[in-house]
Amino acid sequence: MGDVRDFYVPIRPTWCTGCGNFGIWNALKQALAQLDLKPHQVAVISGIGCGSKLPDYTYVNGFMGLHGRTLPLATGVKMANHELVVICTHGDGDAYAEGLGHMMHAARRNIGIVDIVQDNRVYGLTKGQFSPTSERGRISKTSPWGSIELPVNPLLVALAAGATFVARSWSGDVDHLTWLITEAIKHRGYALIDVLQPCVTFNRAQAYDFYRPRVYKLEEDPHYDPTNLNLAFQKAQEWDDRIPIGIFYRTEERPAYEEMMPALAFGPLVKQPLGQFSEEQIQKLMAEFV
Ligand SMILES: Cc1ncc(C[n+]2csc(CCOP(=O)(O)OP(=O)(O)O)c2C)c(N)n1
Ligand code: SF4
Repeated sequence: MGDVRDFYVPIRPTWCTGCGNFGIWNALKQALAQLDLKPHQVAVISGIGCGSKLPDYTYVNGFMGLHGRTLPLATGVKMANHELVVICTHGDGDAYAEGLGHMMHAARRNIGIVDIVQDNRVYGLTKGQFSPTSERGRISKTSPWGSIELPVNPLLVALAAGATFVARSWSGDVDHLTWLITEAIKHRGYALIDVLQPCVTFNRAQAYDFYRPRVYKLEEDPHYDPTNLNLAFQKAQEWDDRIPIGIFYRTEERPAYEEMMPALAFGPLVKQPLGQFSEEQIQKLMAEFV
């Protein structure tokens, strides 16, 4: 067991008091410590949004990219050094609007990335516009008469795309989320964790009081089998007075993308010799691009 303080940076988050991102941030640090990981072994990649500020507040390798381009960036990082634990943290707008196509490709490739989506069901940073997971009828500045769009069900999309680990948690239960993140890191391949995240400023109707009485844990149901894909499809459609959280689907049978990539068979690219380039040429390239 490592020390959570290894991941501490002396910066005070700018998140609103009570924001669900605090729970996600704490769970991530606890999970890394529980797995005895050190900051240099982890890369957290994000996009643009309230939740995407998380790498700034955590002592690990970090990169904030363009809105919606989090997974392609993370893919590049994983391909360059597949020994790193690569984790995406981004909002539902980033992940399921601009980034939805990327999620489907990451899932079907089964690339070893843990994808934590801070799903507050609004665009938080840009002041509460409706997002792909907002319910139909949501009134916002961009939908003053109520959203007319059918919401995306991210779990169904991930399952349909071939994801090998599909899970949901909520930021009001840090222990549950910590456990899920440790399981996702240990998983072979792409792992989606959709986190129901209260945005106490722009989505007050779906804050802690909304989720607390509704969420229940799949792992407490003795009849639930997370290796059964059909069951996962059924459970992923449940969203009413009861909202399931936990691992909906998991299979370790498919190899991860990086395990199948011939160029990586000789070790991480960053550790492979540059071969045909002289030291002088490398220094020149470094001076120009790094
Ligand atoms: C391609 C693109 N579209 C729109 C924006 C403007 N923008 C920046 S952050 C953001 C909303 C972020 O919402 P979400 O990803 O759900 O994260 P949250 O702030 O809720 O954590 C938007 C629309 C942008 N930067 N780039
Ligand atoms: S606007 Fe919402 S998501 Fe953004 S910091 Fe505030 S509570 Fe959190």
